[in-house]
Amino acid sequence: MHGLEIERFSTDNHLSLIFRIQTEALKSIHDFLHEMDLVQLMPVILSPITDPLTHPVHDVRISYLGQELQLTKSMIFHKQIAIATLGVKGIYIMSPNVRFELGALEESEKHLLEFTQLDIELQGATAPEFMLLMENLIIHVFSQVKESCEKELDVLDVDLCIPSKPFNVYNSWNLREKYGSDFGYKISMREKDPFWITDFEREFYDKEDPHRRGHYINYDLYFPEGFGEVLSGGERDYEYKILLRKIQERNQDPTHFEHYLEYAKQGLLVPSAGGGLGIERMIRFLTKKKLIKDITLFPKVPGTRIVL
Ligand code: ASN
Repeated sequence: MHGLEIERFSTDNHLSLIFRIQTEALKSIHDFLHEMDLVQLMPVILSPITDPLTHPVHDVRISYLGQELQLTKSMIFHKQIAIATLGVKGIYIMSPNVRFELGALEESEKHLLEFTQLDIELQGATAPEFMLLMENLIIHVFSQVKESCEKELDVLDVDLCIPSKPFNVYNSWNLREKYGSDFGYKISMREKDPFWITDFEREFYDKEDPHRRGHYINYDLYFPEGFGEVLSGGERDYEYKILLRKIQERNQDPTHFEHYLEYAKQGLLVPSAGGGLGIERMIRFLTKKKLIKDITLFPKVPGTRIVL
């Protein structure tokens, strides 16, 4: 048998430095959330339901005992059920997500078919409360990395700025009017620090503003210098009638969300706010690497063959 042509990592690449930075960032996330008294849950990988998302992806379905299971795209529904069931202040999960992105994404700098998001949900929280927690988290993680990884950042030629609170907040409707549909990238190129964009028309679980139909109490966190979106989240709708109406408005099948909707019908879901922070996207920013595959050991880049 002929040996395969193996593309070895060159020894002078930056991966070991990047993973030292990642290790420090992950430790500081856990330290911070532990200090905030949040409870860590294990990830869910397989479930009959997962996030329907707003952009098209190819569904990965697996049949088991005649039942159709999907790989997790996000743990949103499990988060809502967990926060109501456990009765704790907040939860977090280092959640592996699989999203088979469609479209011409070969050139994608920030997409991976398989990635990890830090998924958080806070019971009874409002959008500003969640946003403040995330600002504190980002400042803590950046400060720890800057202090503990001085040598690594130096070799990577990264001058890491520690942002100050409060982060700028922009409304997506105003930005779209000013910059057109590519507003996220354009404003990310212009900004110097992380910032928020609010009010996106999105999945049925994000809370619709009860006073302004079509507007949402949700937010994305963006990194500057063109790095773009790293977190999305929102306050949640949790009442049965509202969830059902929004599922129907989106032409989705309510029977698909049967068990989740049953929780809502029995009044078992509670108000909450949360979001998910892309770990690889954050590491990409901390190490100022243009391509997300360059901070990943076994990258799965949409549109390319998977090797390992
Ligand atoms: N995890 C996100 C949230 O909590 C959802 C997502 O990743 N699509 O809102």
